[in-house]
Amino acid sequence: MTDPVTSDPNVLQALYAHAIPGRAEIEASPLGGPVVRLTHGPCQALVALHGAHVLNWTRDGEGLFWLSPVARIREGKGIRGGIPVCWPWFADHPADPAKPAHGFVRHRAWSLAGTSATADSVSVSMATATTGHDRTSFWPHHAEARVTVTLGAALSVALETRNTGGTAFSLTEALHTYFRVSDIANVSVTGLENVPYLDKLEAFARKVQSGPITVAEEVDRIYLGDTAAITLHDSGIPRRLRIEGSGSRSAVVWNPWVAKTARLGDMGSPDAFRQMICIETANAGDDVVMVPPGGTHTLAVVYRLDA
Ligand code: TA6
Repeated sequence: MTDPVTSDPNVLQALYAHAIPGRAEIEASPLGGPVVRLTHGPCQALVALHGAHVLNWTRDGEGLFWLSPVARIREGKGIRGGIPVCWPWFADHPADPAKPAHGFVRHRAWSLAGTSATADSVSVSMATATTGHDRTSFWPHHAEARVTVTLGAALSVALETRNTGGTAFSLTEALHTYFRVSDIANVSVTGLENVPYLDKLEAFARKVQSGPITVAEEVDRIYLGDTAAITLHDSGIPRRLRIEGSGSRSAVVWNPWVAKTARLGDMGSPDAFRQMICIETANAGDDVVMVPPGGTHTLAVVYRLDA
């Protein structure tokens, strides 16, 4: 099917105006839409305008994120893998489960707001705003969201919300990152020891994390409190990945395991759950953010590789 964006020369021309040769290149992705390829030394980040979605982050060609082999960029659909942006609610809508899970902006094209580069990093910013249709169908507020992805020695992602209306609103959200792992059996996650969590698989029962997290069955948890410094260890890959959240008092850890992988239908293979874990920087569960008229809130994360 012809992609309406990449087949329109005027739209492409406007996007190319933001290119920075060798640092921020605009490409038509084989997945089906325009992407921005950021390059900084041996590192690259591939960012789709659809959903302001980071598809991958690589160092020396090695991918740090997991992206489903059957992922495609299609209007009205989310992308399985990378970093989906969940906004302005996380998971199911609190009052109406018929509304799209994880909000309504991961399913559509954002505008390219700008690119910039220095000797230390290169960035792309994308923006979207609630439309009249959004306010009627999904969420009654006037708001803008901006995602800025910055690639340097680390990868940073910031999701800024601006209340452009006359009344305060509450917000939940997440940067729903899928990390690629050698095998889920080799993985442990530290930094959440003794942190309380809501166990979604047991009707959101409140529990407390004991020791590092390991995964040997479906896991779906919202950790609440001190979630700002998390480390992903993978004994099959000789490195550690640090996850530093800000503007956040919650983090989600998710692996769908066997049955949910089959139900999702877009993971690419029945055992794809073995190659991924989601560790999500969030405002979720009890961690609800209020944004006053004219106010802003920024949820952000920095990913750093040790070694
Ligand atoms: O973040 C965990 C979660 O909310 C899970 O409950 C799981 O369903 C997952 O997100 C994926 O959601 P999606 O709507 O992308 O299928």
